[in-house]
Amino acid sequence: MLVVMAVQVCCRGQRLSLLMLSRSVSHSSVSVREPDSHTHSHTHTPVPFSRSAIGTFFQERPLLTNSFTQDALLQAYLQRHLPEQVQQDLLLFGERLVSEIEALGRQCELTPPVLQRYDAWGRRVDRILTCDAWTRLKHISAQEGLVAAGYERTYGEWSRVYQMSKIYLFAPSAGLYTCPLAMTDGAAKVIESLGVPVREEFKRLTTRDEKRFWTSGQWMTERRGGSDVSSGTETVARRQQDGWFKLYGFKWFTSATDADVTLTLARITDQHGRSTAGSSGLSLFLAKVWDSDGSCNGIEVQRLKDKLGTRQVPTAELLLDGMSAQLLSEEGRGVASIANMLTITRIHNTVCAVGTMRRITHLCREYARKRAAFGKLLKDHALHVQTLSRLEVETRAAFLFAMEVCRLLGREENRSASDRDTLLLRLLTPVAKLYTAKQAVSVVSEGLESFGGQGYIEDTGLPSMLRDAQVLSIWEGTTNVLSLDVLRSIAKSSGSVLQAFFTDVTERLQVAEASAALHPAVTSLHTSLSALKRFAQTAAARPTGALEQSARDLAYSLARIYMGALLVDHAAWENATHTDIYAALRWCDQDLCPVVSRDGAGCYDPQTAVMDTALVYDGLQP
Ligand code: UCC
Repeated sequence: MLVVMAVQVCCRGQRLSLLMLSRSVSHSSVSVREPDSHTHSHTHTPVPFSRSAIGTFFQERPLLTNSFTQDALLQAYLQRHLPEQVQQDLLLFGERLVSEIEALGRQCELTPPVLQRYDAWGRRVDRILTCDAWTRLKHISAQEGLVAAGYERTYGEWSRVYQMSKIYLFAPSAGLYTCPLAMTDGAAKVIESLGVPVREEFKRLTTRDEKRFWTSGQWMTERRGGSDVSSGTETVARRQQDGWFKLYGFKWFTSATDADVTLTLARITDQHGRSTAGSSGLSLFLAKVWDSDGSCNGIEVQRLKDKLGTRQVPTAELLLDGMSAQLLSEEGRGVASIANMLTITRIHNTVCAVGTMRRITHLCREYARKRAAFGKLLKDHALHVQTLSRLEVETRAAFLFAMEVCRLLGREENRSASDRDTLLLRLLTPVAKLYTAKQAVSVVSEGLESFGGQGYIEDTGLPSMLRDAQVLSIWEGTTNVLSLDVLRSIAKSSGSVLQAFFTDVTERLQVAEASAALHPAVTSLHTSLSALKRFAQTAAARPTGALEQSARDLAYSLARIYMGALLVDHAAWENATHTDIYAALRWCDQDLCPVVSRDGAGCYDPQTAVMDTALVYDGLQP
């Protein structure tokens, strides 16, 4: 029996008619029950599914309004740390997002790039055609200084926070234009830090002039390895008489391939065509992607990738067949040199992950004000609001983490970083990237669920958020590769990065100890920090295999403790609100130190690795 109930709800002074359809026992005939028990005569009963019976059902869509004015934590954070004019800029930017950028981003999703391989006369052209909105987003990015602000350094050590606050607002509206911006920023950083004489490229990557603005690619991934760059890179570089190089190789994933220039790795060959294997054989090159006549610079575009998400971004397989390139790094220092780019793109990834979380939480809470079920609005269902509140806690913790990493980067670039800041930046960059990426997938997924079936409907624009979130934990280093990078940073600094972490968290907790309301959170953080210290003391004596097994849980523990410390730090600020305190308490409810819990459960014992394999290949030969 199909039961149709019309529910009248009052929302913002508007009467909204909602039809709730529920299917129960199957009968051969379908009857319609009116919302009240009033019985109509047979002649007045509407015919099921006739126009009059269906009516004009629609659901109120969650409206996007200025994301800056909607964001209490962003405003408070900026108020605490930056001058008033930054808020004015973000206020205007928030307006532009709603009035202009959001529609452009959507157009990019709906009009993905295509590869034109030949022109009408049969000439091979390999043009990547992007939509007008993509070009417009490039211009807007320049005008708004989305890369430039990081290099103008108007706000000293807070310049990166300013720049990344804009990226954070931009990301969920921008149709993944954040991808080329991240790589452009990374390329500018590499050029700046190497101090190489490519001033024209640097100026173009960091300009606000839309006509001069260039974007950069970052071509690292080859057929034999995405993560294992050192042994997977086959591309060779042949020195030319003029000091430039010709590159030959196959790049398996190149993102935003419509870029103007790119950074890429290759092995320089000697006169016999031999090159050095491994990391020490790799050098870093800068190349223009397109020649001045619009043709490719010794590149064949094999195909565009067909991806789960990021469909707005042209991602290509490229054959480098004599691409002219300029050596950027010292010979054999390619990986170490491109690491600067990875730091920047990983920070962008973090900021974009948080931006995505923030967008979905805003849409969810907006929808909960409008959508009624079981006789009341979603916002009046305690269980629903509890779910949204948990998403909010995740988003707040991630926001503070992202901004702290940006602050550390800004201090380093402003030459005001202490040794501790530098160590923390090295340790926390991979931690923040890996943790926030996972959070983004989980928060967006839960957020979609709060729209019910509508969250699964393509033209609401919601599903693309989940698709696009999924890449955040893959590109720029998967969760496990980044967990190993955390171990690398500990080993390379002989544990100093951990010492910096312990000192920093302890100092933040000392400040927060003054607040009685924060007491449970601070106690929990102290306990977890002490447990982590004990784990770290014994870690060096453990076999390498056990350390590797613990790497992901260690990274998660660092993330959760640090985010907790930032939440209590923010909640202890004189202008903090009771919701700031509540968020800190809720965050510290969870297991803040899973590496210790899992160690206690024997998860890193040698026998456990054997059992893990047995479980994965249950009944099969591994
Ligand atoms: O390109 C991609 C997609 C582009 C899209 C960008 C969008 C961005 C966000 C948008 C937001 C919406 S995806 C491809 C990205 N590929 C990766 O992320 C590679 C993942 N693999 C790694 O990270 C590996 O750990 C490697 C390649 C870095 C490891 O290589 P090796 O050769 O095994 O590493 P080594 O030998 O340990 O390190 C070589 C040198 C060492 O320096 P020296 O020689 O001075 O001792 C290391 O200390 O590199 C240094 N190094 C680092 N330095 C290695 N990693 C780092 C680091 N993270 N920071 C500083």
